[in-house]
Amino acid sequence: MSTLFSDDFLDRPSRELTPGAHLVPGWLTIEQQSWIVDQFRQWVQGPVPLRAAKVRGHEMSVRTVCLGWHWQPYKYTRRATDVNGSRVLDFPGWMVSLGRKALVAATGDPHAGDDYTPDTALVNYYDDIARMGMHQDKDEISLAPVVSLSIGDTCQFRFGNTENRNQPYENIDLASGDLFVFGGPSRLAYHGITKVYPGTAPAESGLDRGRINITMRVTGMS
Ligand code: MD6
Ligand code: FE
Repeated sequence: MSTLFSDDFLDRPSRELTPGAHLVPGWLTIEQQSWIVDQFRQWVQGPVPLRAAKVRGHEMSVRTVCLGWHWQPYKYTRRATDVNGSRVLDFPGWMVSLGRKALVAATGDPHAGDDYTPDTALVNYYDDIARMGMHQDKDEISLAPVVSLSIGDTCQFRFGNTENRNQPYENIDLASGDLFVFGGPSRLAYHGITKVYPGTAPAESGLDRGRINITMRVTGMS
């Protein structure tokens, strides 16, 4: 009993934080997590490497590689003109399916994924000291949901309001395998990563240090 229903599992039910913002703890199986970590190791081989984007002259502590479209502050391009000018890797078909399944799982609506075709993913890597300041994801023309997956070390995620970076906000932990969806009235909520808890990744995730976060989006571009 204590291993089948751990305290951790019982303490972290799926929930909707505000309308359209859904957390599904432990959505990805450990096998799926380690398979995605293998993909990540390939993505960072290029043609565009993992890089710290520069925001107003300052390098972010998080490093990112993109699929489908390249994000740079504050636009999407096919080529990574702020890195090495190469075209980013194609958005993988399996990730479109995964994104659709994620929306169904998060909302409980079997049709929630029917019209969802994400065309870009920002794949972030956090080392022990990386953080991400409070921001809105608003460089997309489309207001389709953002699907976020976490693998590796647990982090503290700050989920705020749509008005500004300040309170009200809620701090929640995102652990390896967790799914978070930002949609509907919460699509433009401010959010950030306040800290990573080093050494908390499950060994079988395939990531022995750091945290990977994948956010899929619909750019609305062609
Ligand atoms: C992260 N996530 O989890 C950063 N954005 O490392 C995001 O910035 C994010 O989790 C939009 C929607 C969901 C997210
Ligand atoms: Fe974001």
